[in-house]
Amino acid sequence: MLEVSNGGGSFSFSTCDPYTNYDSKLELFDYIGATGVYNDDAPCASNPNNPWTSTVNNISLVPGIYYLAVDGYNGATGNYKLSVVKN
Ligand SMILES: [Ca+2]
Repeated sequence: MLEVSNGGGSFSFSTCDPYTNYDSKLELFDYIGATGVYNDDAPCASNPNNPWTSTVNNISLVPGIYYLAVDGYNGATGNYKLSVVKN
């Protein structure tokens, strides 16, 4: 769960860390349901051995409660490290 307060802001989410060892996907939900913020694969420099990690950058969010799902493509599972950054 992610609570956005203080007027909202711009956020970035990523599983691009060398600890992430599977085909992750990211999806953001709010109290209504899917927000349309979604990423499956976003290859990144810090984890060159896994081009299937997930990143969404600079998502503007109004204050509220969100749910960030770290899932796996086609049911894939594994270890992940998630970063949440307020830009
Ligand atoms: Ca993926």
